[in-house]
Order: sequence, then structure tokens, then C-alpha cells
Amino acid sequence: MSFSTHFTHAITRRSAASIIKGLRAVDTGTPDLALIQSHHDAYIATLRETGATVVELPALEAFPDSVFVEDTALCLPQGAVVMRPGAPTRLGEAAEMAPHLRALYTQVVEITGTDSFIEGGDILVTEKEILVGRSARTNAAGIAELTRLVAPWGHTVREVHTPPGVLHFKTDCSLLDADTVLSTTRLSASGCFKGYKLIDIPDGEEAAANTIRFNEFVLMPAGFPKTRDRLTAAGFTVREIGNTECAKLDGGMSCLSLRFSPK
Ligand code: CIR
Repeated sequence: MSFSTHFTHAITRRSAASIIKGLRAVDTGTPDLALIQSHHDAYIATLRETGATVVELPALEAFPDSVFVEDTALCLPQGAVVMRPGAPTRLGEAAEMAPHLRALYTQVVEITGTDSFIEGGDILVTEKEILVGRSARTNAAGIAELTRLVAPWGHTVREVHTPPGVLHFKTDCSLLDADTVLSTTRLSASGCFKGYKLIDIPDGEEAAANTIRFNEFVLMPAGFPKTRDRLTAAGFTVREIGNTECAKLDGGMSCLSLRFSPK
């Protein structure tokens, strides 16, 4: 079974009411708290439908963006790496996640360099390598430290680039199966997915690029019919999840969980 698409566990965190103060590139309106919760419930129910164990952590009011747990850690089969988020208001979220990872994994290591910054949203794990996008949140020192930490577990890291103006590398791409990537053309034009099978995001649906393959399903944001039809035609079982509120905060499907199968 592919460790990059099939998982026994996920960790999520309930949205804090303070999410209305969460980070965003452009203000497109205040997120509706009740709607965020109902979208989040549908997301968790879909993960559970695959038989996975889904941990739901309580809200952290001190951290408005803490529902986006993906940015706090990288979870691999051999162990977990606690990140150092590059957004100053999010740095403390990593320490809040660490004990929950220690409860499930025997090996948990941490990015510790004071100059190192790296967020999980910039990391795409495939069967053969770990791609990490340099971005406004992830720097060379963070990538170098991650490379050293995962080498003993047999993983290699390849540094790539997040397109300018795009929050995270995975804002624009997702892994669909062991060697198939869904990507915007503005990202794949860099050539970073050479050797992978590519499914292009149709023009105008760039906001649908952040999906997750989680066991038998591909979870994607609702409202992008061309992408949905393209994925279905390629043989994937798609589940559409409402994402209008998280999208106001530049968040999507991958941001809302850590997905893993601890040894
Ligand atoms: C932030 O700017 O950090 C949040 N508002 C959104 C984080 C989205 N996370 C992700 O793509 N992994």
C-alpha cells in the first residue's frame, strides 16, 4: 500500500472562533463560523468513512489559524518532524501539536534552527521523494534541516519553487496516486513534476488544485466542476467538500489534517 496516499490515521483541530482574525492574502469577507464547522464536520466524516482513526483536537483560541494543522508537522511512516512555521503568529502552533504526535509515534524530531522556517503546506510527499517548495513561509535553512532529519529514515528531499504570489507549494498541487500529480499549469510549467503523470487543473479553477488523496477518496473543494469531471474521468473517486470559508483564509483540503500511518 502506498504510504503517500493511504493512511490509518489523521489529526484535525476544531476551528477557533478567533479564525475570523486568521491570515489571508486578500480580504474577501469574514468567514462564517457555523459554516466552517459544518464543512469541517463533513471533511472529518469523509476521512472516517475510509476506516481511518481521526483525532479531533480542541480549538486553540490563541492561534487563529490553528485549524490548518498541516503546517505544524510532516508525518512519515518512520516518524514525525515538527515544523517551524514561517508566519510569526503561527510559530507556537507547532509546540501545541508535538505532544499529540509523540502519543502516536515512537520517533518525533523537530526543526530547531532559529533561522529555519518551514511549513507543511510546502511539502509534497510522494513514494520516491519529498518535494519542498521555497516560499514566503519556507526558507533554505528550513529545507536543509528537514533534509538532514529525514535522511536516516531513507527519504530524499528535492527543493522546488512555489510560484510567486501563491501561499504554499501544495496550494497549487496534490498527489493523486503513487505517480500522478494534479497541478496548476503555472506550477507545472517550472518542470518540477518531470517523471510524474500530470493532470492539469483547467484554466480558471486554480483554487481546486489543493486536494487530498486519502485512501479510496480524493477530497476536493466543492464548486469546481471541470476539475471534478477530469478526476472522475481519470478513474478517481471524488468527494466534494465545502471550502468557501477556509478559502477566505487561503486554506484548503490538505491544510485541515495531518495524515499518516505510524509504525
Ligand atoms: C495561513 O496563511 O497560514 C492560513 N491562513 C492558511 C494556511 C493554509 N495551510 C496550508 O495550505 N497548508
